[in-house]
Amino acid sequence: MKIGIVCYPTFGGSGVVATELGLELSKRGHEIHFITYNQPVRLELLSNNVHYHEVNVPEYPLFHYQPYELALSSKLVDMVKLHKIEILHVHYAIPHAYAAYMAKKMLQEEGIYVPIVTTLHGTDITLVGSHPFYKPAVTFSINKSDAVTAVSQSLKDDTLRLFDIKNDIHVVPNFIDLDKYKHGFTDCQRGMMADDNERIITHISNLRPVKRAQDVISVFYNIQKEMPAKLMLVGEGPEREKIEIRCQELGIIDKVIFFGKSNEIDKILCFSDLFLLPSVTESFGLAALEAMASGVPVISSNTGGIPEVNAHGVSGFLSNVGDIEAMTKHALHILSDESRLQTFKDNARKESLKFDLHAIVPQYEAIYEDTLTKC
Ligand code: GMT
Repeated sequence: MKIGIVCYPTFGGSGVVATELGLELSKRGHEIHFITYNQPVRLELLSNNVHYHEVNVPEYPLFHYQPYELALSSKLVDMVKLHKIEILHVHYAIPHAYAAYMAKKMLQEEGIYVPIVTTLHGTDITLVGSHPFYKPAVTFSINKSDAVTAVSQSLKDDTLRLFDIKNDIHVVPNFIDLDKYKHGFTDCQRGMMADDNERIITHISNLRPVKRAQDVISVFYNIQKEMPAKLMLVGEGPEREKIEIRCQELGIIDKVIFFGKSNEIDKILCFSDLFLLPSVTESFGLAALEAMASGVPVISSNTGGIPEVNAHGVSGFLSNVGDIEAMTKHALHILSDESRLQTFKDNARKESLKFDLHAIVPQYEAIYEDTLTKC
């Protein structure tokens, strides 16, 4: 199939999933066209089967807001015609599903039919999409998609609760390329980050308020009072400065390493002992799955789709949002005993096998085929 993939090209989970999906589909013989405003961060190699088409939005002084949707839908029309793209798969509803629908209507005028698959990722539904400013357009574009998928059962339930949706929503969980995490957990250059007797705690996110990175600091503060420990904070975002100030106030700044945006997540996870994800909401928690695939147990909140990924008492523990005490207790339980820590590490890795890309990507292929047959 010739498949157009529209996504955010950033470090955010939806862009990562879209990119990994496109790369795997290309390995399975499909021709993939990424259409977005920058080359996706995890898209390192272009090939015969993997193409990237940049959406440019020319600046015009009249516009207070530059019309990205318009530029995207025009680019989609051009690319579908030029490369004979058969199906468009858009990741994150806003504004991608809307722009794709416009492209589809424009192409129909020329007798070209291209169906749209929309994947809902999380904040496009739970935070941004359900805002009254966007809700009618988001509802419309989901209902106009030829197929809709959600990355967890929880996100599907949220979508049906928050929007008046007329079509089926298929749950296709996020996935992981386990081969990428098959390092022997031995050569991790751990010594560069911490002393042998220190535990390494890691948090990776876009440091937006929804991630509750302040809770990460509180839990880490409690842990390091009980045992030698370091915190790896990976990612950039609006909370970063406040977090640095708080670390200084608490006197733990020398125990916290700020990585900023990183393309070396697998290396950082390789030497981590515990992953913290205390988010207010999380449709899935791809970062937690990446940690588990690296054999890192997860201490998380119990909201949204996280319980579908992190198995309580097996790959880590779940607690109510903001329950610092419980998160600390669980973290210390895992970290305080070497053999228990090893059991949780092994379990985390085993649990991640459920999300092997070889099992999940064919589900998307089946949806494409079914959608093309119906159209
Ligand atoms: O908010 C983010 O972390 C980014 C966002 C995105 O769409 O890029 O992440 C959402 O999609 C990921 C991939 O499907 C999920 O793993 C995240 O749980 C989800 N984030 C939230 O729901 C807050």
